[in-house]
Amino acid sequence: MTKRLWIPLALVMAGCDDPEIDGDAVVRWELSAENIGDDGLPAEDFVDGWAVTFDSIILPVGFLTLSDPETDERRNEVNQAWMAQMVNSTDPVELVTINANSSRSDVSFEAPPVDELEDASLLGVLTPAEAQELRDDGFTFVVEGTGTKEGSSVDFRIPLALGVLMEACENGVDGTIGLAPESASTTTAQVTVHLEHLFWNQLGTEEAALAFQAIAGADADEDGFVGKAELEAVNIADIGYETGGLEIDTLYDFIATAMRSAYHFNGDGACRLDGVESEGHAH
Ligand SMILES: [Ca+2]
Repeated sequence: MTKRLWIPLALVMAGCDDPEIDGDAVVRWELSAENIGDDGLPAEDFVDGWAVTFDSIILPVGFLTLSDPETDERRNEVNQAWMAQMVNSTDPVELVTINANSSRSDVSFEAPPVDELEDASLLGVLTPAEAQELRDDGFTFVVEGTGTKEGSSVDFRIPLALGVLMEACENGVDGTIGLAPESASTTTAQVTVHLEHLFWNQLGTEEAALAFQAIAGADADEDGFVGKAELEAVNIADIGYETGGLEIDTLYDFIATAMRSAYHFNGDGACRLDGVESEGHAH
């Protein structure tokens, strides 16, 4: 993909100078993991009796765009990326507030690949060193936590290198396509990340059940911790997960694929997905 120009935020905010933008509406972009960072996922949500709590959830987001549905012309483009810690932090967290045209716009945004996160703004209790370490390892996203069931527990750390463009998003608030910012008012545009996808046991449906036993069972050396290597060592054919016709070999690949569709708009709104290739990094 083409390298984006980094436009100072002051210019992004100066929508009133653009004749296409009346500046009459205000759009507040925010990021949410639906409080799962602090609440965890209870056993009732899982088919196999496990419950999950989180110690760290670092999410990437950026390149927030409102465009004309007819011409695809970009009305408001925030050429900025963020990395956010969603545990022990505010949820939802505000990304940016902009002036906007009150006409209905198409909505797109990214889970940016690693090379687009070099200058990412950090949100929540995320330190520059933590963000840099993640990027140095080639990852954009990491979840750390603990699964518990009947007195036993397994810690996990799942790092991912997401690079996904969400386009033509449905609005989870009213089921329409895109966003119609209210004139003389503030309208919320929320990137809502469904972390439940981490524990899906089925692809190709948003109604997948949640399971943790396969992740717990990936602890081959029985040290109470499961990371990327042990997830990669689990053959998907051995655990009965439904891949929805996709060619997926390992549990790690299954989780990475499930998370590609985790970004939604204003709650449950689905988006059209496209890959964003990272420059100069092999994945
Ligand atoms: Ca282990």
